[in-house]
Amino acid sequence: MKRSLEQRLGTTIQQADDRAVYDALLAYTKERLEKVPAIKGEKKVYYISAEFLIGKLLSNNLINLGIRNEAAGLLKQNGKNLEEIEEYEPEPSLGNGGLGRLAACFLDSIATLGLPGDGIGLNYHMGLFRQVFENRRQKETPNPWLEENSWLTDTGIRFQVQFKNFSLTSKLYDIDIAGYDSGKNKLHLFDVEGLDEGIISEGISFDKKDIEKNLTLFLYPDDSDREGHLLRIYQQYFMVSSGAQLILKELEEQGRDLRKMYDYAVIQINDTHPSMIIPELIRLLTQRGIAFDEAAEIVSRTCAYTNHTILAEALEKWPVSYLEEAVPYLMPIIRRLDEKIKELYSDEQTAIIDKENRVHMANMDIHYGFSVNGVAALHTEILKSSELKQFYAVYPEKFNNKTNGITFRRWLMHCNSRLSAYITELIGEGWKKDASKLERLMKYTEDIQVLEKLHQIKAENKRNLKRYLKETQGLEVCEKSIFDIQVKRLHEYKRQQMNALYAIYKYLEIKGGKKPKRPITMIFGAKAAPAYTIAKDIIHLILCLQELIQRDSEVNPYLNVIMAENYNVTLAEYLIPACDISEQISLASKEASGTGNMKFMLNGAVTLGTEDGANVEIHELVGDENIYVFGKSSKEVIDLYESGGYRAVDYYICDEQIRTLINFIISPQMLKIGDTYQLLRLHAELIQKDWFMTLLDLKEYIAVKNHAYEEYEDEKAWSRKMLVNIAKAGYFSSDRTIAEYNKDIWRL
Ligand code: 26Q
Repeated sequence: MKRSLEQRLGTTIQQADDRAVYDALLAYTKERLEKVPAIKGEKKVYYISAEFLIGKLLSNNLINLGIRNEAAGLLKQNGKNLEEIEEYEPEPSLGNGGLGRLAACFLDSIATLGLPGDGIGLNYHMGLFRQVFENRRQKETPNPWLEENSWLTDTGIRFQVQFKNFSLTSKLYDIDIAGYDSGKNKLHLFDVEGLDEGIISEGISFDKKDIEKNLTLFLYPDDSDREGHLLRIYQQYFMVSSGAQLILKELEEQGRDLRKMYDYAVIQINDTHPSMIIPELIRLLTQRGIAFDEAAEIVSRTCAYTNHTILAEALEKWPVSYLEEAVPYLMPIIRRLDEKIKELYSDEQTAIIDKENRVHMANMDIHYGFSVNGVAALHTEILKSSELKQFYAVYPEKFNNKTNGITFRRWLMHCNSRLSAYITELIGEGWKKDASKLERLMKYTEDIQVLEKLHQIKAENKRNLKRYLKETQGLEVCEKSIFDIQVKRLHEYKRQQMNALYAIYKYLEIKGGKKPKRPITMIFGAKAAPAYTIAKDIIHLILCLQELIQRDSEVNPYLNVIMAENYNVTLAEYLIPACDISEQISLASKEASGTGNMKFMLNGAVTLGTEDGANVEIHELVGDENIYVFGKSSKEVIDLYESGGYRAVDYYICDEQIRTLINFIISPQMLKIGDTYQLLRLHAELIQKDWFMTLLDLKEYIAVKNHAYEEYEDEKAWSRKMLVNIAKAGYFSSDRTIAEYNKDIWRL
């Protein structure tokens, strides 16, 4: 390695600057990846997704190639530090949040298990916007990640994608995905020829109509922006048409009978964003002489659909007029598919095209796919019993659950090398390939030395985070404090506003003379969709609280509230290992699974959460002693929505404490710092609408969190909770999830 790096550098590692060392390591690692044998087999899975939130790849690749320690050691001997070298790698933020990160974890696990499986997606030139705070508000700025040297390789493969009045050339770039101690697969990312970065004007705005110049310019932020919807459809079609052409090309090159496509290929559709691959494949098969009905049957036996949400507003329903405009060649096929369904089922709710002339993408997936899965046990049950009830009645055999998982290579071995090494010291290397072996840690629950060591590791990770926050964002945190962290996309259903109301509660308590035994650090990190007004108001509220509290010398020794800027994968890798309390407080029934909850648990944080998504399974695994659970159940919440029985204003009027906390948002001291209009708007929203029922669970949340803080003071008991959480996290390895996908759906 040394010789190869120094050859590239043209000088010694010691004398080269960090930037040059990064470039040399990138080139070296890419070359090593090339030599890894491709995973081969009769049948391959294509995981198609509009998002792959892969994060930085250097360390992950070094780990999977088995050369991380060698690289770190070599750098150290020569006065360099791997962590500092990694700072030069731009993060590819090719995803909004959980769904995109899940796709990245899955690619890692598919390759690690030695299964043939490639990703198909888009090569956005700008990842999810970079968030900067200005005047206590979020501002969005472009987030480019492509540099002269990157992980991409141009394959030279080109396809044509036909739109209404023009066609675009699609260029295929590949990223090698090496499994841990295994062979490799590919992530295929399509890009458009003729893209023009020059059309970006202020911030992240650009001409949304100039499709030929903008198609892969930006990852589309999960947003309600109307004029962007058409562009979104163009992006989706570009991705699925390129992907379908690639799949057929591979099958044809192998001399496969396309009439038996399902014997050689399975396509996993990640939410409805790639759903148009179904009509597109039918179109391409009929072009090759296969009759329509047979083509539809072949495709149905090849495609499987994963649902990631039950929020009605997040289910894609595209107006027929949009599809006519963007993808006119698909509309006749979609109509025929819809007619076939209407002949079979009269139920309006299972139609593909509804009475208002909108195409329900999920409905098309369910009718014309062979599998439908939810992403956590509770989520799948809710799909079957309420959200997709009509479908479950006709296709019970299609429904199955696949509880999400995370790759332990990134979310433990890479981000928490201290804990990782200590686990290995205690139970050996076996857990790295078989995560269920972490259970072996359970024999140490009464071992004082082990418990103390866990506490020490957490303390070191806190210092590491402290240093990182200080250096990169100028934020100060006290390493002796309890670290209470909520990081995830900003959404009302995730209820960051409830956590902010707790901060107000604590602030007022300290002002009233009741000081906590130990200082508290509440950390938030979240991006809001650019057009999501209330989400932005909540960010504003938190930033105002941060300032108020930090300026108040009566309070700041005991309480610190910080909103870290630009939460992304890299920041997560620092925050998660340092966390004591993991906030997973969504309104029950709304968070399909969550995967942050798993990452925190694996790193020894204790969950404070509702019985929602995968929290339910975490609770079952760790038991009442090792989690803090509160709030109304999903059933109670679903009933409340049905009866219309929740009225925030009643809580506001009847409960003095709640009224005090809410009114604080528009108190004179807050209005002095913040924007009157925004704070008033949020205040009104919480009293008059509060669609996600913040006030419903607020009192219980306060009580349970206080209790958790108290229990934190028993160091030994807390370390035991940490240990149990780590030991029981094995279930949430994405290796387990992928093994289940393979056994029940893919059959590779
Ligand atoms: C839709 C239409 C137009 C533009 C954007 C979108 C869009 C983009 C992204 C809709 C949804 C998303 C992302 C959804 C998502 O991240 N869902 C999360 O998926 C995780 C993995 O399964 C779950 O753990 C989370 O509970 C779920 O919220």
